[in-house]
Order: sequence, then structure tokens, then C-alpha cells
Amino acid sequence: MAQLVRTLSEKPKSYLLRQVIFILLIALSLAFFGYCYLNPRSQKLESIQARANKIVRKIYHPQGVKLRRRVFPQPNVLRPSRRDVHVITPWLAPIIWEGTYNIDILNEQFRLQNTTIGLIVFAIKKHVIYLKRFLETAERYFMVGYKVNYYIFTDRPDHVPRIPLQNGRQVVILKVQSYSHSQNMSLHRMEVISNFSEQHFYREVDYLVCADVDMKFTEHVGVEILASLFGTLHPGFYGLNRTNFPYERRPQSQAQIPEDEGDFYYTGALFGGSVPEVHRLTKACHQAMMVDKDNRIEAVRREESHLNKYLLYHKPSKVLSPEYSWDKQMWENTGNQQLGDLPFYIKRIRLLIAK
Ligand SMILES: *[C@@H]1O[C@H](CO)[C@@H](O)[C@H](O)[C@H]1NC(C)=O
Ligand SMILES: *[C@@H]1O[C@H](CO)[C@@H](O)[C@H](O)[C@H]1NC(C)=O
Ligand SMILES: *[C@@H]1O[C@H](CO)[C@@H](O)[C@H](O)[C@H]1NC(C)=O
Ligand SMILES: CC(=O)N[C@H]1CO[C@H](CO)[C@@H](O)[C@@H]1O
Repeated sequence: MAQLVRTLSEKPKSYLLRQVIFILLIALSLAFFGYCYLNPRSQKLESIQARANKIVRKIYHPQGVKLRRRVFPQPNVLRPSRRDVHVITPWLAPIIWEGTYNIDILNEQFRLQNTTIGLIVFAIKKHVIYLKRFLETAERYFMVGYKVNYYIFTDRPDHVPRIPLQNGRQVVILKVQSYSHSQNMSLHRMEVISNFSEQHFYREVDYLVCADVDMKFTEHVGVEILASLFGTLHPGFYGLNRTNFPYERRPQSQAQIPEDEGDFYYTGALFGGSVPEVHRLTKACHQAMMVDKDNRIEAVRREESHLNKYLLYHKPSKVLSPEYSWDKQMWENTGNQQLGDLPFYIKRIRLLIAK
């Protein structure tokens, strides 16, 4: 090609040669464009892509909606909202802490989009006992005022409690097989979410939030968490050097992260994003876990290890602070009581791990 370009730009030795090349190029480009536009397969691909772009625009740019006139406090660039914690990652994703956002502005943006949220939870075997508390506290604090579908994956549909729901919210019970060991469910959770993306989620919701069932909501959890892809800082490791993160270190595993890499340690108890992003994440994690299974290795913290590997190379667009996955027992066990019941930088506990 370089040669061809040079030939074309050189003073022509022969007009004939130049003409031949010219005609050849024309023929080639005609063939190429003809293939792109007339080939039915590529047309279909294109229309799928166009549709995907439209969805992406709808979801990722709530700023595109025009807000009504309303008076909000003025932001001050010279006065940071928080001085005690880091509020942005090096790739410019906000870290969501109390006091860093105005929920009224966010609500106005997301309401104008008629945002619908899917909250995915697995309740296998005896874990169904956590459902009542999970759903009741979610009704009180989770995305209040929005359309919410609770997707409950369970092997015991008859044990799902009936609780009163606010308008526009519904429970969708999806039966999964009863796996014999707790490990098996952790092996299949990613697969199940990925499978149901095509069957349900794309058509029914804009965003997916995947949570552990043994948690309870204790404060507002709203649209401030929504982003194309988000992860949550694990309450046990957020302040540590990455060499001390419980990442999978064995090179035989697909989840391996070397000692000199890693941003944060994310919890497997809360993650999410837009439907296409969660679909991609769960599919990739499932595939990596299957490769590990074939190689007879299981990552040290199973799906959480794979989630961490994924989020290292697909940086999340928002990171939730440990307000969203607080674990009282873990805090008490770390011997940090001189800092009180809570470290000073935790102003609110929004989601509490409560076994
Ligand atoms: C949201 O819903 C309202 C009422 O159903 C409708 O008028 C409006 O066009 C919708 N907006 C978007 C962005 O879909
Ligand atoms: C997911 O879908 C694949 C392909 O349709 C199927 O083979 C597999 O059993 C499904 N897995 C689960 C856990 O539903
Ligand atoms: C983390 O620990 C490693 C190895 O001990 C050290 O080289 C590195 O400087 C530490 N990083 C930070 C940010 O403290
Ligand atoms: C269905 C399935 O995958 N079962 C497996 C669950 O985990 C145990 C122990 O890891 C295996 O022995 C089962 O085959």
C-alpha cells in the first residue's frame, strides 16, 4: 500500500500505468461499498448496531434531557465537597460518598428518562429466609419513586414472601434449579444473569443492580449509584495496599491479578450497570469460570475474584463507597474501635450486610 501511494504521488513514468491503477482502485472501492450496503447480513448487523447506539444514548446521557427551571445551591470549585476521602478515580469515575452529590438534580434527570431498574437477588435454599427483610427494606429505601422490577432467582418459588409494593414496582420470580452445594450457585450466578439478559432484562429495564440477599437497606439508595458500569468498595479492604488484596494470584486461574496491578478490591455483594454492560460482565465472568473449571482450579474468592479481574480491565464508570456494603461485624473484628462505632468518613450506612 505504501508503495502504491508512493507510485501514485511520483511523477508518472507512464500514463498507462497510472490509469490502470486508478481503474483498479475505483473497482476495488465499488466492490467494497457494494458488499457493505447490498449484503443482507451486514445490513442487519448495521441496523442492530444503530438500535444499540440509540439505547446507549438513552441510558448513558441523562444530561441530554432538558431540566426545568429550579433553584439549586451553587457548586463551588474552590471548596471540595469532601476533604476526608478521595471522590474520584484516576480514570475520572466518581466515588459515591454522602455529601458529594445533589440527589434532587439527579432525580430530575433520571425521572425525565422514565428510568426502570431491575434489582437481581438470588435466594437459594435456606437463603429464602432473608427475602422478607431484603424486600421490605428495599421498598422503603431503594429507588423510591422509580419503576423497579425485583428479579428473584430461587429454587423455592413458594417460599417467596408476598409483601405490599409501591406503585410501578413488581416482583418477578424466576425458578432456577437447586444446586447441591453453595459453591455451585456461586458458579452459576453469572451464567444465570447473562442468560436472562436476553430473555428479560433488555426488554424490561434500563439498569441492573445485583445484590446479595443477606443485606438490608438502612438508608436511601437511589439513582446516584446508576452508571453504565459500577462496582462497590469491599468494606474489609478499601484502605489497604493492593499487595494485601485477596485477589487470585495463581497464574493458572483466569482471575489472576499480579501483585503490581489492581485499583480497588470490589465486593461481589453489589455491582451493576446498564443491561448491555451487565450482560457483558456476567458473560465474561462465566466464561472465565468455566475455563477455570476445565483446568480444575477455583479462584480463591470464586465469582468475586473474577469480578475483580473484570473490573480491573473494564474500569467502572462509578465506584460506590463502603456506605453501600457496610459490615458491622467486620469493623468490630478489625479492632478499630478507637474510631468509634463507625470510622469518621462513613457518614451514612446505606446497605448493611446482616447475616
Ligand atoms: C416518560 O413517560 C411519560 C409518561 O408516560 C411520557 O410522556 C414521556 O414521553 C416519557 N419520556 C421518555 C424520555 O421516554
Ligand atoms: C444458559 O443458556 C445456555 C444456552 O442456552 C444453556 O445451555 C445453559 O444451561 C443455561 N444455563 C443456566 C444456568 O440457565
Ligand atoms: C504497597 O506495598 C508495596 C510492597 O510492599 C510497596 O512497594 C508500595 O510502595 C506500597 N504502595 C503504597 C501506595 O503504599
Ligand atoms: C451440578 C453441579 O455442578 N454439581 C457440582 C456441585 O459441586 C460439587 C462439589 O464442588 C460437585 O461434586 C458437583 O458435581
